Amino acid sequence: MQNTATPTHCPYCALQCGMNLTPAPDGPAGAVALTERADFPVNRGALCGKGRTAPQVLSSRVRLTSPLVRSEGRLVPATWDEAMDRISGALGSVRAEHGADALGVFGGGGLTNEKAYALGKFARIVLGTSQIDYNGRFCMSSAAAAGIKAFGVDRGLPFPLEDIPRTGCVVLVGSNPAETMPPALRYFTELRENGGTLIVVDPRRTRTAEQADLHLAPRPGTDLALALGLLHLVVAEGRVDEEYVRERTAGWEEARAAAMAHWPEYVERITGVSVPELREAVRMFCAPDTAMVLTARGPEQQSKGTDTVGAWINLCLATGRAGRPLSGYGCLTGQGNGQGGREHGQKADQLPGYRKLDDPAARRHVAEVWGVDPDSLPGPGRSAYELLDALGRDVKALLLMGSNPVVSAPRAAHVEERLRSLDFLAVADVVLSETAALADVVLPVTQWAEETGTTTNLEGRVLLRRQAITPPEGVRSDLQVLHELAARLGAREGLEKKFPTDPEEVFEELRRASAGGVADYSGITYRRLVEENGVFWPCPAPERAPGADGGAADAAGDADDGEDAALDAALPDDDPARELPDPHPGTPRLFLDRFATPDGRARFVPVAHRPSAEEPDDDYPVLLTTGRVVSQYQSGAQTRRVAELNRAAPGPFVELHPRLAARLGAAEGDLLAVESRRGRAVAPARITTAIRPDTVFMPFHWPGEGRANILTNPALDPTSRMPEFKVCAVRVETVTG
Ligand SMILES: Nc1nc2c(c(=O)[nH]1)N[C@H]1C(S)=C(S)[C@@H](COP(=O)(O)OP(=O)(O)OC[C@H]3O[C@@H](n4cnc5c(=O)[nH]c(N)nc54)[C@H](O)[C@@H]3O)O[C@H]1N2
Ligand SMILES: Nc1nc2c(c(=O)[nH]1)N[C@H]1C(S)=C(S)[C@@H](COP(=O)(O)OP(=O)(O)OC[C@H]3O[C@@H](n4cnc5c(=O)[nH]c(N)nc54)[C@H](O)[C@@H]3O)O[C@H]1N2
Ligand code: SF4
Ligand SMILES: [Mo]
Repeated sequence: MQNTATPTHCPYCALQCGMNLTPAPDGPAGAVALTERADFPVNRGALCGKGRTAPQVLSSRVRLTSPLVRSEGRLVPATWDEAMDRISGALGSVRAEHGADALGVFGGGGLTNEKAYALGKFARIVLGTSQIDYNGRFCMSSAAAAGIKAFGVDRGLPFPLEDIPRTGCVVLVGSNPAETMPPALRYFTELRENGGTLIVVDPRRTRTAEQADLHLAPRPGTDLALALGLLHLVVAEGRVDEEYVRERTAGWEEARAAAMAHWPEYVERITGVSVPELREAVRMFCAPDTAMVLTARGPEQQSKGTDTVGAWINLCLATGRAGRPLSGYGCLTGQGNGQGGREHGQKADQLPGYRKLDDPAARRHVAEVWGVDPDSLPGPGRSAYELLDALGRDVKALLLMGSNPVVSAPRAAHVEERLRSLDFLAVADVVLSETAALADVVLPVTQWAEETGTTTNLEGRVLLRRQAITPPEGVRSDLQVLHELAARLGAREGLEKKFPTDPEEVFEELRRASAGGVADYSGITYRRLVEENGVFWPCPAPERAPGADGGAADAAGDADDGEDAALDAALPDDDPARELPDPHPGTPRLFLDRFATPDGRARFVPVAHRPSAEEPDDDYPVLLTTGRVVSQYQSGAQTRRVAELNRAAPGPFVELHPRLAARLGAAEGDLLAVESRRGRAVAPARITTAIRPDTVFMPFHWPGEGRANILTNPALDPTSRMPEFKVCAVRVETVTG
C-alpha cells in the first residue's frame, strides 16, 4: 500500500463516519495514522472515541493471525488448509447424515454488502440450507417490518440527516444518539438553534434527553400506548390533516377507531406519562408545518415492536408528516451496515435487492444471476433467536461470521449452552470473541481498513469503505473463506467460480441480482461511490431507470424482466438514449410523490396496546431495560481491546433510582444481584435520579457475571421475530459477604 492517506470509513456504527488513514511505516504492523476527513458530509470530520481508536484494533496484540482448531479440547494454531479441510469435512458429513437443513449460518449487520450477499448465496447454493439468519434480527427488524407495511419499502431514514436541522419538530423515541452516534448529535443541536423543538421519549433522562425541549419518560414497553394516546389527542383536538389522509393514505377509519379507544387518562395509567405532558407533546409536534418521528431500539426491541413502530407511523400519517419535504418517519439503524446487511440475502426470508424468498419471480431472477435452477433454492428458514435455540437439536453445525451471540443474544446462557451442544462450530472473526472461544475452528479474517467493500449507512447512502493498509500475514478475507469452502464443498459443480474474492467483482454481481428489486443498486458502481461520496438507493441502472424522478415506488413493484423488455421496445434502435443514458442520480428522499405501495398510498395499521411478555409481579417486581454506553460497542469484542475505552467504560453496572436503592439498602458501587426467570447477573450499583424508580438499566457490552443478556427475555415479536431486549421483570438484591 502507498504511504498516502486513503479516505475510508469507521468500522462500527451506522453513521459510517468518514476518516483518512495513512500507513505508519515506523509503527508496529498494522499501525496507521488517522486524520480528519472533512469532505464526508455525515460527520464532517468529527468522530466519537470508538471511531478515533478503531485503528488500535488493527495492530492489537490480541488480533488473530492464525487459524485455530480444537485439539484435545484446546484451540491450537493450524494451517489454513487444515482449518478449511476440517470445516468442509464437518459440514459435508453433517449434511450427509442429517440433510442440508442441519447446517446453519449466522451473519452480521457489520458485514459489508459484498460479504452479506456472498454469505446468503453460499448458504443457499453451496450448503443448500434454509437455515440462515443474522444479528440484524436483534436490531431494527421491527422498524423494517412496520416500514414495509406502511410505506411498501424499508429504508432506515427516507431522507438525509441534513434535513433534520430544517424541520420544525423531531420526536426521538428510544434513541440515545449522544451515546450511540455522538457526531450526529449536531443535527439535533442545529435543529434547536434554528428554532425547531426536540422531544425525547426514554425511560431514562439520557444525555440526549437532557438536550430536549420535552422529555417523556414512559415505563419500558409502553410506547405503543403512548403513541396511541398522542393520536387520540390529535383527533380530539382537530389536528388531523384530512386532505392528506384522503389523498395519500388508506385505512384511516380503522386506525382512528383504535386510537379513540386509548383515552389520555388510560394512557397516563399505562405509561406513567401525565395527560398535560401528552398534550404538550401533541402541541409541539403539530404546531410547525413540518415534523419527524425517529425511532431506535427503545420502542423496537419489544415483543410488540412492529405494532409500536406502526403506531408512531400512524401519528405521522394522521398529521400529514410523511412523504413531504422535511417531514417523515425514520428508523436510526445501528450497525455499520445495518441497512445494507438487511437487503442482500443473509436474512432467513430474503434474496438480494430486498426480494422475498417465497416470491416465484424473485427466485427466478436471482437463480438466473446465480446460474442455478430456481427450484433448487431452499425456502425461508428460522429467525435468529429461533435458529440459535435449535442448535444441537435440528441444526447440528454452524458457520458464524460477524456476531458474538454468547454476549449479545437474549437468554444468553441458554444460547451459550446451545452453541456448546453443536456437533461442529466454525467462527470467522478478527479477535477471539467469547463465541469464537467455543468453536471447533476459528478463522482469522481481515478487518475494515485491510479490505475494500461497500456499506449502506442509516440514510440509505451506499459508501465505499476502502482498503488503507496491507493485512497482516496469516489472515484472509471473509470472501476468500467462502470461495475456498465453495471449492471444497462444491468442487464437482465448479462452485468456487461463483464466489469471487475481489469485492468489486462481487459488487458487480450484486448489482445485477438487486436490479429491479426494492433495494436496487444496479446503477451504482465503485467508481461512482468514490466520485460522488456515496449514492442513495434505489439507484437503478439507466437502461431500467423508471423515469427522471426515479421513485422507489416503481422499483418496489414486482418488476421483473418484463419491464426491461417494455422499455427496450419503447425506444427506437437508433435512439441516442440507448447509447448514452444518463446515470440515475440515486434517491436521497423517498416518497415525495408516492409511497412504494401498489396504489402509491401509505397504509395506516390498526393497532391496540398490549402488555409486555413479562410484566412485574410479586416475585419479579422491577422492570429491567438494557442498552448502550458511549465507549463500548455491542458485545465489546472489538472495543474491549482498546485501553482508552476500557478506562472510560470498564465494566457492567446496574443503573437505579435513589428510591429503589434506599429500599434495597444499596449504596453507590455496592454489588447488586439482578435475577430474572432466565438467570442471575451481578454488577455494581450506579445510583441516579435519571431513571424511573420502577426500572433498572444495564448495558450489555460485557461477558461474565455482569452479562445483561443472562436476564433478557427471548419473547419474539410475531411479525419481525425481534426479541424483547428492552423489557423484562427482575428482582434486585444487594449481594452480601
Ligand atoms: N456506543 C455505542 N454506540 C452504538 C452501539 C454500541 O453498542 N455502542 N451500537 C450500534 C447499534 S448496532 C445500534 S442498534 C444503535 C442503538 O442505538 P440506540 O437505540 O440509541 O441505543 P440503546 O441504548 O440500545 O437504546 C436507546 C434508548 O432506549 C431506551 N429505552 C429502553 N427501554 C425503552 C422503552 O421501552 N421505550 C423507549 N422509548 N425507550 C427505551 C434506553 O434507555 C436507551 O437510552 O447504536 C449503535 N451505536
Ligand atoms: N440486552 C441487549 N442485547 C442486545 C441489544 C440490546 O440493546 N440489549 N442490542 C442488539 C443489537 S441492536 C445488536 S446489533 C446485537 C449486536 O451484537 P453482536 O451481533 O454480538 O455484534 P458485535 O459485538 O458487533 O459482534 C461482531 C463480531 O464480529 C466480529 N467482526 C467484525 N467485523 C467482522 C467482519 O467483517 N467479518 C467477520 N467475520 N467478523 C467480524 C467482531 O470482532 C465481533 O466479534 O446485539 C443485540 N443484543
Ligand atoms: S459515531 Fe459511529 S461511525 Fe462515527 S466514529 Fe463513532 S462509532 Fe464510528
Ligand atoms: Mo443494532
